[in-house]
Amino acid sequence: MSEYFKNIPKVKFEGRGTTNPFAFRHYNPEEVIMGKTMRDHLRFGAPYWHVMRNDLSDPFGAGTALMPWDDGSESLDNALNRVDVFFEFLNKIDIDYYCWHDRDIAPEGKTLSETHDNLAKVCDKLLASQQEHDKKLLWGTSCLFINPRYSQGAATSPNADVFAYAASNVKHALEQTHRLGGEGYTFWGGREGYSTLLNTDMKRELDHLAAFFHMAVDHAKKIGYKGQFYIEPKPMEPSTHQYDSDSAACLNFLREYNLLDHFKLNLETNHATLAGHTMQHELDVAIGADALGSIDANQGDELVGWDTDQFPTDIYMATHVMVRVLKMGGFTTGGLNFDAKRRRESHELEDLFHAHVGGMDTYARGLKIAAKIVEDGRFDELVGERYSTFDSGIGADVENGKTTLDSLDAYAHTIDAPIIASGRQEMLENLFNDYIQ
Ligand code: XUL
Ligand code: CO
Repeated sequence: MSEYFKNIPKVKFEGRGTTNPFAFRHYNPEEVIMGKTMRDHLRFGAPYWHVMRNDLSDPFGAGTALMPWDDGSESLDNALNRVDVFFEFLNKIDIDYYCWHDRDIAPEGKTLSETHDNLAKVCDKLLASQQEHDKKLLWGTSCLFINPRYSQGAATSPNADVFAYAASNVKHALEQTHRLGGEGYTFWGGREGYSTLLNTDMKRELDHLAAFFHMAVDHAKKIGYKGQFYIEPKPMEPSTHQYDSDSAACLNFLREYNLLDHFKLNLETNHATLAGHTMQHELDVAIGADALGSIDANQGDELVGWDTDQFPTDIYMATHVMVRVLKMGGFTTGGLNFDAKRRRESHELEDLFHAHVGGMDTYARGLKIAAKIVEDGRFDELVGERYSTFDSGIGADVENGKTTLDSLDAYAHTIDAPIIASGRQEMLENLFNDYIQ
């Protein structure tokens, strides 16, 4: 079999002092932290769309990425050939999971049947490659946003035939995800929203979206697929407003339409920023509803307002994320999928490796720091103290539903005017910094 990344060795852990750019300084896959290997904590995934299909073009310029294996065609042969390249990449970078959209892996055919046939053929090869290389599918999804037929939405299109086409795509993507043992299935509604409300019946579109999700849940039951469904929130881009705008909006939608038992959230760092939230906020909202499923790990640029999908290098962010993942007991079906692309200037093959090495080391470091924070328990203690007036007496009565406005009014008249203690933000920030090393 040909080797596509000839000058790149298999990336291994060499530790902090190494000068080798193709080595991990922090990600030591078999190192045990809080009773589990780093590999099992982090469950890294690589996205087929960025690794294999992103030519690094932007709205102002053509693609720059070198892909010597790719003949540039939308042929099935080219698609099948990419599979070998991708698995060589996964092996060399030591990533266990991957994710795809149907259209990343297989081209559309001249007819819908040919499209589904193409998908099945590529999935035959993916299945064989997964088995040969011991790799797993974290989640699959259907690309319901590139083809012009989806320009006005897929499940929220004003056209019922488009809705039917989208359903057909999802049925086949779901069946192939099932066949490949995919641990999850994601819906990211890039065009499930609107450009203007002047032409939009929002309530009708939301009803359609919910009906679509219910059909997916029913179909999963029918075919015996037990993987986890995810919704991936994002507020805008490409639509002006997307219905799955943030964690809270998604949870409200899932509750309203009786879908919360079947869905969790796949949260992406850069999408949180676009929604005007921190990733910590999005995670806390999801975890509070027991609905954090998986993470698309990347980061945005503070000065650019787009979804720049950069590789995560922010150790603070990775630490905040991993504290939450550890405290919720770790991922079950989910993982850390690098939904990230190189900069347009980083077009050489080796850049693909530098980018992933950086992302993996950032999260490995975040995990090690987070483990210290969680094991020390200082933050839990300090936050617990802040709410300690609710542990007993009148506070406990409030939490146990034993009070009324009358009873609290009577109580308030018996006490001195309350003096609130400091929130100690700066002290806590200093404490957090103490762990970062
Ligand atoms: C787009 C995005 C998608 C989803 C999968 O911003 O994040 O790639 O992750 O459709
Ligand atoms: Co994503």
